[in-house]
Amino acid sequence: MRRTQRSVCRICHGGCGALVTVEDGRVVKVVGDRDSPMNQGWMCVKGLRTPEIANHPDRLEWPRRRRPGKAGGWERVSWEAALDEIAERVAAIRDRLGPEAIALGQGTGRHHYMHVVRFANALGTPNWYEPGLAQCFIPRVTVSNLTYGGYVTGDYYGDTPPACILFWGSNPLVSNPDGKIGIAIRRALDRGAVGIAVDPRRHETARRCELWLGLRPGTDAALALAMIQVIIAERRYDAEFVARWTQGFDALAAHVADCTPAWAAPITGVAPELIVEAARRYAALRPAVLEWGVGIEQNVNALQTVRALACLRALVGSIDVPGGELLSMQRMRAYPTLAEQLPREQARKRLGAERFKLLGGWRAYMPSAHIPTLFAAMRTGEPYPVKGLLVFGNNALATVANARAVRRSLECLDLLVVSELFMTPTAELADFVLPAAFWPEVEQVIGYPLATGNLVYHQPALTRRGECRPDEWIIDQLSRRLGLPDSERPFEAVMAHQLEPTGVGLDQLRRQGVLRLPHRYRKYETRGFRTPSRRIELYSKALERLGYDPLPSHVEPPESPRSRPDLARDYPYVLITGSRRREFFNSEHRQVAGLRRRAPDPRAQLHPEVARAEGIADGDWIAIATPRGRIRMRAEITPEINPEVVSIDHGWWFPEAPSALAGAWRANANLLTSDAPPYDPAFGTYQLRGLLCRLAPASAPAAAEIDEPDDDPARA
Ligand SMILES: Nc1nc2c(c(=O)[nH]1)N[C@H]1C(S)=C(S)[C@@H](COP(=O)(O)OP(=O)(O)OC[C@H]3O[C@@H](n4cnc5c(=O)[nH]c(N)nc54)[C@H](O)[C@@H]3O)O[C@H]1N2
Ligand SMILES: Nc1nc2c(c(=O)[nH]1)N[C@H]1C(S)=C(S)[C@@H](COP(=O)(O)OP(=O)(O)OC[C@H]3O[C@@H](n4cnc5c(=O)[nH]c(N)nc54)[C@H](O)[C@@H]3O)O[C@H]1N2
Ligand code: SF4
Ligand SMILES: [Mo]
Repeated sequence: MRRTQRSVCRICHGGCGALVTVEDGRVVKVVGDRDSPMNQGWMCVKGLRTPEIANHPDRLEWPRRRRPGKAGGWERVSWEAALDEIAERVAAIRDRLGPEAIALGQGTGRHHYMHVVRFANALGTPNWYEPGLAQCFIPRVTVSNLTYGGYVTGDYYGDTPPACILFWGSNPLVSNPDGKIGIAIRRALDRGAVGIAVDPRRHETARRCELWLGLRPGTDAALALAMIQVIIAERRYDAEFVARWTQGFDALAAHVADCTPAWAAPITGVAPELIVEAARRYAALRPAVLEWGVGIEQNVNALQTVRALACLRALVGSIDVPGGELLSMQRMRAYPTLAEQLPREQARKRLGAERFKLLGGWRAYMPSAHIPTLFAAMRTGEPYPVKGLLVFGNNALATVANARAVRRSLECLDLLVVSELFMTPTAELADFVLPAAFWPEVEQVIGYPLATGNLVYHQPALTRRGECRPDEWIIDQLSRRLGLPDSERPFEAVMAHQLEPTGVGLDQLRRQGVLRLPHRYRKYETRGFRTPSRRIELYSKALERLGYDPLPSHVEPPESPRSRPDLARDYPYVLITGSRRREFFNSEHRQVAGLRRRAPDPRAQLHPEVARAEGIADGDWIAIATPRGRIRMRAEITPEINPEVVSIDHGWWFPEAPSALAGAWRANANLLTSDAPPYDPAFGTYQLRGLLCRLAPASAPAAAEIDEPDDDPARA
């Protein structure tokens, strides 16, 4: 039997309407849905390869348990046996050491994200993590909430396109980030929106822009302050909007008075005339959208960098107007995370919360544990022991800073459970590996764009693979065995609860597939912004009360040519990691032949001047080293990059190696990063971009070679 049904792709943060064809219980074809306003028929290379991923021979199909004793390896067990034993061992750790000794881990933006948070709250542990959060999106969300009383995101779906899009550390034509699909942004550029890109690389999106500001990594706050200075000094801001709807303008104006383009130029490496031109055009072309990406967050000045941009965007007044920046609506009810079930004394034990108040404290948007503090507790038992970890789709060995420390931490646990689609380096360290369902096998409801929820999609479970089960099911099964609160509630009731305010029930949404809700513009005109002053808070009293600067400033990155000239003698280039490429989602898809063919090797981008100085030719294997480690990648020489900068892929491991773990060290960007302080003072962010590195020619790695992390990181 063959049938085609409407759904929504969730390989990335998602949002592409999809038509899924299933034949005899297998997904055989996935194409873009022309009727979806998100993607209008388009799909990326990954989405189109959904059948290859769903039917991949390496998919995990049944639960497995590590064999006791030295022989190692796995044995197949039934779901009953696996769930019973996991629940028993979780309960034993909880009873011995308290629920906080069990941590939960998960990956970026998956369907089951909030269900993991719910599980943590019900279990009574404050310690859950995700490798994004402090390093991804939480600074943008938190700062938007503090400054605007809600998230703000570009309007690409109405009749009016933006006149200007300022891409800042963001490459959406490749990354389709946070539930925004790049094709909508590309269409806005096609319709005449003027693009300005601020990025060390002139990436795919920047090549569609009229201006490119190729700044030095980690100097964004200085550049933003200079643009604010120009816009204020030249009176190019929207005076009426600023007077009526912002608070603290005079303080901001005084604060940036000395932050002239001449001041910012030597810091950022961007010519003063270019700063002035970018500021003038951004202020003149309205409505304007700021498209900010993770490039502004993976540094230890994340809070103030994001704040500087939040202030900049307020000055041009394109807030909640057609073609401007939409203020969130969120038509669905918030996920029932059972936050009220977490006792206060447990919340207080959240690792890192006391120090990083906007990551884990009571003002945090989605309180989570600080990863370096949590992983150190696994290794050292300080400030208290963490002995169990249940992971739902996170490849920590590839995506958390300092992969060596991650491995040591996981090896200290009494119980590691990993729910996964494929065997990964992280899963290979586990006591239990559970086979998770892939998106065409999962039912859920979800609102897009994530910040506004104007489109509510139904994603039906259309197929099954082996014994794979949705993570929500796994969590509910464990919850029941542990006797946790609300664990008898069927998952359908959770979806129905979320849908209730839309007036459309689950059964109706199942029939119609998608629900469109019109956006209401200029919502603030009736009751103001949802901040204490009812205005946009350029001067943030809330931050001041928490002990953080109420006005944004630039802080030089701690490992840079300016702050560490001593180190820069040996490590002369600025390293950025993790610029996205189309073929892979973070650490995924290296085993998917149709994608790997297009991108067979890990890539290090560098400027022709660097190549000349180092004697490197395009396509050569090179070693990239920081004071912490050394990895190998293939050089891609391109003039479209700041000549001080080397940009490397993240997330690499080699499924074709003798074991997943053996393939985890050759090109792992997180052997080069550090989880040590300094951190961002509010979020505890560690630095993944803007470190120092050096380069050397290297031999090509053999396919079957077993790599181990280099014990002498300085050797390169
Ligand atoms: N050096 C460096 N490190 C980085 C970054 C960087 O730029 N540079 N970026 C950081 C950022 S922004 C993020 S968000 C993180 C992402 O980090 P992760 O979320 O850990 O990365 P992924 O590889 O996307 O996902 C991890 C695993 O989830 C599995 N998976 C996919 N879908 C499902 C599912 O439905 N259920 C289950 N159980 N498993 C599933 C995949 O097979 C994969 O192995 O990485 C961070 N790490
Ligand atoms: N195909 C694909 N799509 C993805 C992902 C993926 O792995 N693959 N990952 C998903 C995830 S988890 C995320 S968070 C999003 C990220 O989506 P984006 O934010 O759009 O993407 P990135 O490519 O990670 O980073 C954007 C840019 O930051 C630049 N950059 C690095 N350091 C700095 C700096 O100091 N300042 C400035 N201004 N720019 C800097 C890089 O050159 C890069 O071009 O993408 C999501 N979508
Ligand atoms: S952009 Fe994301 S949602 Fe769209 S097809 Fe690609 S992976 Fe799927
Ligand atoms: Mo992310």
